[in-house]
Amino acid sequence: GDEAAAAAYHSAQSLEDDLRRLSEEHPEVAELREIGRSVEGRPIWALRVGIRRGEQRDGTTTFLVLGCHHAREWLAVEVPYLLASHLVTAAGEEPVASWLEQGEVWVAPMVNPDGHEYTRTHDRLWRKNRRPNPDGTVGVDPNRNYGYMWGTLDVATSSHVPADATYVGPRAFSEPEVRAVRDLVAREQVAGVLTYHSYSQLILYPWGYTPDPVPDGTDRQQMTAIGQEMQRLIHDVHGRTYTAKQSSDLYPTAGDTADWTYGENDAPSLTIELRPAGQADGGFVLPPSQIQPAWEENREAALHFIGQILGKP
Ligand code: 0X9
Ligand code: ZN
Repeated sequence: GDEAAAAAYHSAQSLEDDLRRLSEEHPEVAELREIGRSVEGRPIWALRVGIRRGEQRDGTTTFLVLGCHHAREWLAVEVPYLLASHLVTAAGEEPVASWLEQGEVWVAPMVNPDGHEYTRTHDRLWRKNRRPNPDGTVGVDPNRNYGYMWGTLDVATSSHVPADATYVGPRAFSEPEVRAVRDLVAREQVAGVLTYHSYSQLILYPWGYTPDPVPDGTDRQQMTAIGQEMQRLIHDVHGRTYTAKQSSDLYPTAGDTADWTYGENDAPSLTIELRPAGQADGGFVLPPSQIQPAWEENREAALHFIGQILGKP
């Protein structure tokens, strides 16, 4: 039932507790970092998985994993959390050990803690953050608030109307949750980004703001090749098809995470839409029994992308 589901999925507090426990049990490879605060003042947590300390960290390459920009996408907290946990426990073994010689993985499983709490207490299907808008409505869509080509579309899927579920906000980076990610990307040398959402079973590469493909060259080659390989690796586990395609093919949006991390920072970036395939299969509301298979089917795929970025050539 609902209570069992709420207990099996993380709350903002239980995520903090579990990330803290991981960092305390594995202090040599994991560090808990507050990367910013939400509109309502909740900490936004990231686990830094790395073995280098202090000045040794100069020049380290970072792979960034994000979860739960959208409040109701509960599975998109669990998969990044389980990935963080896996990386910490596998840090001494290949291939992770080699990646951590020169690189780090940062995992922030809950970018939108206010919205997520609201889905636990008030409205299970809330999507945005909890920004009070001047017109009395609430919420900005954090996945429309990044500063690459921000605001250049005015459509139902990327809206300038504050009441709408896809409201882009008053200006780029108006939201502290999005600034937390921006500032982390500015501080660290982020060279790859994986951002988890649900649902639809998709692997999306930029652009989202235009049907044009990214410029011809190594980036386009790399992102499409990684997407294809992830599709194959996911299918191999439980037979689910996560279709790799360009974001704008799903629908057009301006100001999403991957457009900015790729467009402004040149980091190959993918958006994953997790289980299920459709609304009829549960949509955003999946029983806790789906957490483990969703993680299983995404593990090797995520590790493949990380390995392409942090692995030695
Ligand atoms: O609309 C979104 O932000 C993402 N889908 S969700 O159902 N999780 O809300 C997709 C963003 C990918 N970008 C584009 N479709 N342009
Ligand atoms: Zn989403």
